[in-house]
Amino acid sequence: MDYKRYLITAALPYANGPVHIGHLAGCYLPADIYTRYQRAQKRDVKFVCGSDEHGVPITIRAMKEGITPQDVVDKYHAIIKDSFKEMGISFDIYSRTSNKIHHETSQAFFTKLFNDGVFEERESEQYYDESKDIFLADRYIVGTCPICGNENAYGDQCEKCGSSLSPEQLLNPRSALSSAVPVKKRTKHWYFPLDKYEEWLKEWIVVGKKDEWKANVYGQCKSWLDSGLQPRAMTRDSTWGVPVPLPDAKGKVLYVWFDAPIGYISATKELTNQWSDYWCREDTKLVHFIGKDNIVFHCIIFPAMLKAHGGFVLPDNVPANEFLNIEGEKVSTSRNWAVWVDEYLKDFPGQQDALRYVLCANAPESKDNDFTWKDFQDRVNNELSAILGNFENRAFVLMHKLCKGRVPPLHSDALNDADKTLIQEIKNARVKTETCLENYKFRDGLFEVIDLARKGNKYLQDNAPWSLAKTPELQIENQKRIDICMHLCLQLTANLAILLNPFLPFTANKMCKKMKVVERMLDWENAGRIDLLKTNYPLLAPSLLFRKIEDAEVAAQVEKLRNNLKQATSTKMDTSTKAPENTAPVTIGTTTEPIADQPVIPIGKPVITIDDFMKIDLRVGTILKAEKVEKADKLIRLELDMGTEIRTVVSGIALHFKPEDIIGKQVTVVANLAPRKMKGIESNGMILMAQNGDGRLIFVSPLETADNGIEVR
Ligand code: B3M
Ligand code: ZN
Repeated sequence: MDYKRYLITAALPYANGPVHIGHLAGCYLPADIYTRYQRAQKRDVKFVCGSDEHGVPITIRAMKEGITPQDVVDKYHAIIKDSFKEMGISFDIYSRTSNKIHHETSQAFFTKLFNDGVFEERESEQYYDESKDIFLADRYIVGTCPICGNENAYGDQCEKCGSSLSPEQLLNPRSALSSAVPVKKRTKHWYFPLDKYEEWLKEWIVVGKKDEWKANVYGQCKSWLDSGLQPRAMTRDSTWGVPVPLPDAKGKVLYVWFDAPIGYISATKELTNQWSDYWCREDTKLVHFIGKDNIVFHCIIFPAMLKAHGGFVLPDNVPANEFLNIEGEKVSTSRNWAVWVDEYLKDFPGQQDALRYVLCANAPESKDNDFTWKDFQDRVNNELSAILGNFENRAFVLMHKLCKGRVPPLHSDALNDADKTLIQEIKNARVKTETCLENYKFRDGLFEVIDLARKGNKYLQDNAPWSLAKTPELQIENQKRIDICMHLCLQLTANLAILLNPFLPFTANKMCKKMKVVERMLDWENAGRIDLLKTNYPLLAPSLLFRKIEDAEVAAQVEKLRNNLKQATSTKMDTSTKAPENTAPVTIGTTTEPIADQPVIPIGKPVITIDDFMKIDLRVGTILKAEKVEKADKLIRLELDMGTEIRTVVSGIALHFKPEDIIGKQVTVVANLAPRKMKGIESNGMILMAQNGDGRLIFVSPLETADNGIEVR
């Protein structure tokens, strides 16, 4: 299909708390990268989002803080909106569901379904908390999950096993507001007959989307469809929400998962009078970015609602991400085990792209991933700074030193094979990055860009223009080589800015300023060109694009996490106002899992004695066999000849070396390291590596061939 328009949505966060980095990694950052890329392709794009201001999470938060729901949403809407803006999440509109236009739009939607006879009206007995005078739907009620036995499952979902539940299914139900045992009371609601859409959904998803949607998304949909769909109530007894637009519905509001996705439509309406072009024309590509806990709502319930209403496009894709854990533990907002975006921005001013880089490089695209502050430091210092920043800086420094601060000529008649290869690599990088972005593979896309910088570093190293400048007798010939090398390095830098722009927009802009080019250069059509910077054009002086993250900063953040946790667990909330675990801020990436032990992260290296050092048994070994570990992009399984034995060691070097290239190498092995299982393989020891300034790993090997097994001291 040749799409004319792109409508990109990101899940509406509940306005009951700030956003954390799990939200960014799971949904907002990939959505922003995708949007920025489409804009750079000059496609007609709208990127919409807003605060989800209804539902139980808001009312529970209000009770907990002793303020009104309106106060809650006003406070957090502002904080969330600001965090997104600061992080460069470039929505065309960030709306909110308490807006009039949203109330009208969702009521009109409901009325149309009602008038078309879509709903089933049902009276039933529902759980009721007499002490609080309130019906207990969704997260107002907790109990034991009938499927996995989790004692803190909610009335709508068990977060431990992921099952969708109704309050009736809970064993030992209790009110989340008072812990009271609920009674049953009659009430009337309007049900959407999901069962009647089952066949259509199967056709649409199982037949139509199997190969297009991510495996995690398709898998969840398939299991929902296989277990059979039931009618679902689309109204609730509550005073907070969009009132049900029927005369006999006093005290009833729309179910939050009915009104929230319609929020995408209302936000588009608020943004543009042409909203129906985006929502109602078949040649629009609608893409929903969400976290994995929202899959059923976006892939099954909302599409069925749109289908029942008629006249709307359906999502082309729903690239949901998994969860991002923090320091080995699931995010828990109630325990304050999270890295809050507003706090990051205060603690690391101007470092938005460092976080964007790490969250994209480590995005939970196909499985849950872990964010650690040590890894944050390593990735910023050893990848972003050491590979990308280093290349850009060297190109600028050398151009000023060897080419008088101006872009030197290319001398295209004098190109050698390495120059031609580099030119081809620049062209290839565009195609490779583009393919990744079109297919929602943002991590791989980013690695392609870093890989181009790595190639630039190698090219610069191989040409060593600084040493050519030292031989004056060959000056003319050498200056030609210097010119070519520096010309290509600068064109490569300009290409890096274009390719990086969707991922790291702040950096791309800084690069444009230094190259004194207009932002239009960042248009995607310019990627792959090597005439972006004109010969003889003067560029600004060198300055570093990234700063290093210090050990002390990492230590302070880890300390902060621990302190937050201590405080959250020591200030026990009064039971009458206690939010059920993890209803709190937002459900993308949150959990009730207890935190067993505080994670221990080694930071910095204190002085050791010679005795300490002598405890390490360092020995020489030779790599006999090397093979990539399945499903682990960084790991290689090595078999080492240690003189008296053959050892298996698993080493995290797969991004740097091909297994076949390292066979026969002698290495230094930490031979008495406690065995450790990695991806099911027991590793007995560790090989020593050093990391170069350009990010390359180097084996720490004896300079002469040594006997295998001899000690290193
Ligand atoms: N507010 C849940 C969440 O933040 C919900 C998303 C609505 S998207 C229409 O996980
Ligand atoms: Zn369960």
